[in-house]
Amino acid sequence: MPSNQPQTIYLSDYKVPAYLVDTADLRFELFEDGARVHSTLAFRRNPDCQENQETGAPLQLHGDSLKLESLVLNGEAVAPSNYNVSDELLTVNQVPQHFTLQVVTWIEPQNNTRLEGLYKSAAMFCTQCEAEGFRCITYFPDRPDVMARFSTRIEADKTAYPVLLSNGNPVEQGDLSDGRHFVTWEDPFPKPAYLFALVAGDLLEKQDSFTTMSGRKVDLRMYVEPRNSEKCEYALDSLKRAMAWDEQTYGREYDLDIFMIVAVDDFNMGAMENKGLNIFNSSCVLASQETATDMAFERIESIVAHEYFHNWSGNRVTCRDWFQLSLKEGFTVFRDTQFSGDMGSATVKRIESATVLRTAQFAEDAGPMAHSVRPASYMEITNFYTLTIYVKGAEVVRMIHTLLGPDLFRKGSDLYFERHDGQAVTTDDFVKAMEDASGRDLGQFRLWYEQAGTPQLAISDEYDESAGVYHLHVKQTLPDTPGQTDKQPQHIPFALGLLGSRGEALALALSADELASGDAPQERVLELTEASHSFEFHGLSERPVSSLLRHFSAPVRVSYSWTREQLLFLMNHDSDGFNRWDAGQRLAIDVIQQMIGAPKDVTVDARLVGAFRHLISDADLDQALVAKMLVLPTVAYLAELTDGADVPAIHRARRRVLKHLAIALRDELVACYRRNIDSGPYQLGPEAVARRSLRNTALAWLLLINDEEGRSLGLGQYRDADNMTDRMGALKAFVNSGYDDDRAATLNDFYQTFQHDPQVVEQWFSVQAASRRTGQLSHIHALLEHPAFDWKNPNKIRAVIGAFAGQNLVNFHNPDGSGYQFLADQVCKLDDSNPQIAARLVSPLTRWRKFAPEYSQQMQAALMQIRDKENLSGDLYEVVYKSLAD
Ligand code: B3K
Ligand code: ZN
Repeated sequence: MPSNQPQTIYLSDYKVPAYLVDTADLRFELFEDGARVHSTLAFRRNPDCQENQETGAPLQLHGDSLKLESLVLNGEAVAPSNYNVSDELLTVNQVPQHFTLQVVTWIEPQNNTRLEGLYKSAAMFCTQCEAEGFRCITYFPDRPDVMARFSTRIEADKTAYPVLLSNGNPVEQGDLSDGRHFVTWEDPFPKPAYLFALVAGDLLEKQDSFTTMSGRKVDLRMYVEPRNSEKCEYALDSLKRAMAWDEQTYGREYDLDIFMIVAVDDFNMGAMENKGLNIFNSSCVLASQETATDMAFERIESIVAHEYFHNWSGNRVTCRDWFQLSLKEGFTVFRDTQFSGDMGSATVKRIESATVLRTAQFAEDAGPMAHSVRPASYMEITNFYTLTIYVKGAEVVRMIHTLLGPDLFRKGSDLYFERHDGQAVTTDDFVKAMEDASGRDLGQFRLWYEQAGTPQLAISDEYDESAGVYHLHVKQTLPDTPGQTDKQPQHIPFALGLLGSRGEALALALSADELASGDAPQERVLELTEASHSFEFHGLSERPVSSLLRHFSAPVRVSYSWTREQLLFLMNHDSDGFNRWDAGQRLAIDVIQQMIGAPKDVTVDARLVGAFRHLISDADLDQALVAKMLVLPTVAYLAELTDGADVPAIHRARRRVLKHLAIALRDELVACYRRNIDSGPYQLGPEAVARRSLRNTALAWLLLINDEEGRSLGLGQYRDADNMTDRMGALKAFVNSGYDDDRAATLNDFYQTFQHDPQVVEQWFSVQAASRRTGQLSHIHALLEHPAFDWKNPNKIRAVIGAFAGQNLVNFHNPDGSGYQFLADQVCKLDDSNPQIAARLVSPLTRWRKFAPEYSQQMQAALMQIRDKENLSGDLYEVVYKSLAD
């Protein structure tokens, strides 16, 4: 057992803070060899803390990796006998009811490789304080329920750091001696320390503005390194769209006079919603037609919106403690997916959300780190920025929206914002506001926040011809997860449609009376609350085909014995676009699963070929939906659906189906490619995006079968591309093709062309690391040695190691265990510099129990090797020990 075993923190131990901070006045002196932080904090006893009211508790402030230079209370140095400093806390034993504490600390941002607190990214200073990074800057009650009014004065060399930014509004600036200068910022809104931010650098400023619904003009500013000057427009446009949308959809107006976005190359996550000063990972905010793919543009729009939406769902109303993280993250993801759906196609967005959920969140929910949307305990909070908190949390909010309907949901969100503005609250407060506004009882619904695991719905049906009644039976079960057994049935909104034999929508009459009324709807949201339900639908003259869980109305697994004929029928006729796509996926899964380990003479079902032929050839179909429908289920999803998975066997079966389709549909693919060539200028609208996607799919399939015409189309596309989607589409197709010389030539040309752009070099790394052909371990090692690789940059680490272990499953699961060994080695290496990233990267190994014994034993051994590493971080400790636990 290592000595640094982290402590488990329990929600049930929550206590209100003993002291509150009214104001925090900070002064930063930034130097090349470190930074001095002067902090003046106005404290008072918390009237809600009974214990402290009676006895006067010691003051405890969090601190991490700080050098304390001085400590002054109400103007007098604190006597050494009155305070104590440990690795994590500064304790002042005796303090009055109200007092001012002045703390001076010395920190070394230039040596901060964890990228938490204040650190240097290239030549600039920046911060990341969520969740517990502020304690790496100065001593403070670093918990979200302590909210203070901050003012921040930054002092630095004027030539190296002309731009000095923090939260709120700039109130003063001027020159100092020795070529230094200062700027002072004041944030009028009380906030927790995790929302604090500071940036200093030689940055270019892009200006824009937005007039709010009440007519206030807000300055919008984006700060980037000068070389990125041409990559700001899309983020600023997205921001304005998000601001307008939040006014229209939620009645939420921006509240400061200035809103700033900064792009930073070294960043652990995607972005951060600091009040008035959002900081972004460059890869999630910078884009130009030449350097960013359509997918990257889409991601930027949604992340910019997500961070902006946090201004209300997160900042104005924040979390009481970190167990409530989904209060802000689940709600904000729900808001950003609504926004993206409104900006483009809601169906396509729904397909994308469901794909992430079913591939990765279901896997998390079935694995050793499974936790509920509101966890009951954690060791390291950074390990809980998970898909469960974010995307399952968003699904839970979405289900409330479905159950209440849009109008009552809006009433509920209005009440929530009004009731809790300026407070730090819980997920239960959110649900309560929804209940109070709507009059609905969400008592049982709350179990979605408490119980982990993915509900499973087993569905069966029969048709009573003589009575004209169709019976649908739904059984709900919830699997055991670590620490949770014997769970209660949950409240599940289950959207249903019924189709007649010509594909027409049938009325869903739950009784003979409803049938007689003629008012029965063509879609219903059934509410499941019991372990089993039976529904009757009247007035049906033939056996209908069910369209189950339309729009993916709940984050659950559905089992039902569809025939292939039924799936083909739904693919062609369902009025719900999501379920058309889903039927195609289920059909493809069935066909691929049949091919696993099948003898050579087993052929791919001709009906799948026919269905794909129809999709590729019929230009009248919704092309954005078709582009999604042509994507076969990934190996990761197929593995998720399989117990005792043999990944290389799954990969081979999938490839066999893909090649069969490509050979059979070769002429249609060429025609589809040609039909979708763009003649006009580059556009980003949904139609143009769908055309590029279809064309790139056609190209990828043609090159997979080494088609000569495909090859020349691909070379032409690579050479003539005026945008990154086309260029990357062609590059990827060659990387995965058997044309060795073209692959080498395009990879080389791509690097030569874009080597000066780190965001593009990241893409170049990941396309190789994720490929079956170029992602062999020897080549991965070569990528790690490449001059553009940088162990200090999380994006590069993700682009090579993350893409290898997360996307290149056939090489990662090499039967000789070399992929596992490689990941274990890299994770151990990283743990010393950036434990947060190490703990994230290890995740593919944690699923070891899913795989066939010859794989799982080697994965377990790799995990044990990490467990035995010296100086294992708390981050990695939690993930590795929980994964190995019985
Ligand atoms: N709230 C941040 C995530 C912070 C991660 C801290 N380890 C980004 C977001 O969800 O908007
Ligand atoms: Zn967020």
